[in-house]
Amino acid sequence: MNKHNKTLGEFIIDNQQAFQYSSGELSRIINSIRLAAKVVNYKVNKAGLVDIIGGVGAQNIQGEDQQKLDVYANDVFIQTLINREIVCGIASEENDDFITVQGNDNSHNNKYVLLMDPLDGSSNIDVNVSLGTIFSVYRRITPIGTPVTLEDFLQPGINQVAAGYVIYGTSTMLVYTTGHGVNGFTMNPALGTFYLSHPNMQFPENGKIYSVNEGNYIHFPQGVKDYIKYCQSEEEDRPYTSRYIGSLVSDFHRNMIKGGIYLYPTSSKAPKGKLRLLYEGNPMAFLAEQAGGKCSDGENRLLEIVPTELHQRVPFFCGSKNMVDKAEEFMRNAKEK
Ligand code: P6P
Repeated sequence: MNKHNKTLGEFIIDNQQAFQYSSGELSRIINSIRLAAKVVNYKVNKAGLVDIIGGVGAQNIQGEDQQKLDVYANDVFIQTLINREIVCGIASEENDDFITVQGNDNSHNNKYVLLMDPLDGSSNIDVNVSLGTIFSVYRRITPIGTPVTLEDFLQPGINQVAAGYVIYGTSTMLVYTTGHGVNGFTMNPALGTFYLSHPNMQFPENGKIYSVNEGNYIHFPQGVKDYIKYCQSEEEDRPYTSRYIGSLVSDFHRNMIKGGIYLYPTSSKAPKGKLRLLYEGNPMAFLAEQAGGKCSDGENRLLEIVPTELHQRVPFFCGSKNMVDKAEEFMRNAKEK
């Protein structure tokens, strides 16, 4: 860490004008994500320890009843946002319906809605593998001053004003975009401060890593099977490397740094795919495009899909543009046969 690395706070102030953070609400949202991420990170990093300590006494290390970590993370992000009165509504993978957020004076004057997966990949906690928080921010489309409606959440991904993720890995990072490139900030655990460590992140031109759960191979569409065989063939710059962590944020983050594609296609077990369009697909798609990559459902640009349901699932092909282009080519060819 050289002494010139900006902190996240300094970065936001320096870019306040450039990013059209008109009223500063958007920067306050990013700051709230930062604060909640620190709280969740503290708990995630002690998950194993807490289990051990929780097993010998009625209470865990924080003196509170053991909670499922994803429910805990959900509560932390929701409370942090509500307490700061910066959004008019929140939707979460952990909540069936969206949450209407009113000001202390019962107003509905805030203009942003936030959608999130508070702890994606939480099944990895038991095996000490990294996981993440994913968030997506839109400007509301119904009149300010009225209660937020489902319509404010069911916007196509191209309307996002900000998106990002926190990765709780070997280090904790906040990676986000407001439509002016992707920047990554690494937390110094000794200080709890996030420093700009990965400015202007870009997918390498030609990726050579593919991430897919090959255990589902027999259930995949023919085009995906053909693409996987292409990745594995001894030709040109192939075979590619197969890497699958089982944590979308971790696989995406590695692919953005090293180059690669992540696939979660439809299958007989997941006829519409597994990933949720609104708070997994679209934020990652916004980041991917801002980092020079590409994201589709195998055919259509993900950011242009008009949502119909809050928790709808979508097939997901995302990463280095050359790899997504090739995967889509195999999907088209298989369809034409
Ligand atoms: P599978 C985690 O549950 C998640 O949503 C993503 O983070 C991850 O990439 C995927 O599902 C793993 O799913 O079916 O391969 O275990």
